[in-house]
Amino acid sequence: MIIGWIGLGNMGIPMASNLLAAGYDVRVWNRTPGKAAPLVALGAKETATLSELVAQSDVLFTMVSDDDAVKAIYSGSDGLLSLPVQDKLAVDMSTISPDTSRFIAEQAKQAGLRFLDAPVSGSVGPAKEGKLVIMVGGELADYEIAKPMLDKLGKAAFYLGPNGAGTSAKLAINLLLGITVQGVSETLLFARSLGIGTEQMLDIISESAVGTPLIRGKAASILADDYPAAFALKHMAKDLRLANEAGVSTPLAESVNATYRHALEEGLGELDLMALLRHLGG
Ligand code: NA7
Repeated sequence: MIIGWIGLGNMGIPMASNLLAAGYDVRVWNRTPGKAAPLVALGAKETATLSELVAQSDVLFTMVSDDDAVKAIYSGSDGLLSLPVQDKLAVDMSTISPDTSRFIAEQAKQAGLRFLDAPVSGSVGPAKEGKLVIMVGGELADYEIAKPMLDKLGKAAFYLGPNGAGTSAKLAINLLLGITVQGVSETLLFARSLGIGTEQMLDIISESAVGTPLIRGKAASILADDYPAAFALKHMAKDLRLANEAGVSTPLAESVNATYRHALEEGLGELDLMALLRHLGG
């Protein structure tokens, strides 16, 4: 089983590393060359073109930014679906809209390519540790083929039903993430206005029932006002936009969607999503 990995961003690199560490034969390709060095050092083979990668691989993983990137990779004029992909399996782990997942799945079917949507919950830390949570939509038989590989990437994989089910679950869990980060930010600012210091308030949250690994994990960043991207704010803003576009009435989603959009307009998109605190006045 040869794996072809497409997309060497913040998430793609540690994830592909885990497949290499598990002993898989991995080929890699990225739109912008020059990002494969850490994987090549671990034994990956970099291909010069997408078509070489496809020709050499049985299972193709895609981990790219957004709907446009996934459409370009699959349906672009020289994309995956223009190449001989019959009987291969593609696993798209990007976070995109359920509609786009279903559209690509349908096009893939016509090209004879099996397709799973399998986005993840968890950022760079869990990606490095192989502790992502993976939500999968598509044919059960295809999920069973992918499962041993998914087990090297995550601590849990959930099979949820037909194509689009994985991306739907991902939008739901990230809605909670977006709300939580805004909630923590407002709580800290509220406490500060009443004279309670941020470090003390973080300790109180941490010891309380609402203390979570997420909040504990962001504490050092918050105290240093330094936000290197574990999960870039631009991606959180995208996910909340997609959740909003799902057309389900969720008042908080509308509100947080607007906040993240304004943070993006302020130029905070490349920072970690916790930089929302800075946007809100922290
Ligand atoms: P990054 O670090 O922003 O990396 C994005 C990757 O997507 C990177 O490899 C990009 O290639 C690739 N990309 C973006 N647009 C395109 C197009 N049009 N064609 C081909 N490849 C493209 O994102 P993360 O790794 O943090 O996140 C990946 C996903 O997980 C995302 O959906 C998150 O919401 C969750 P480049 O190097 O720019 O050429």
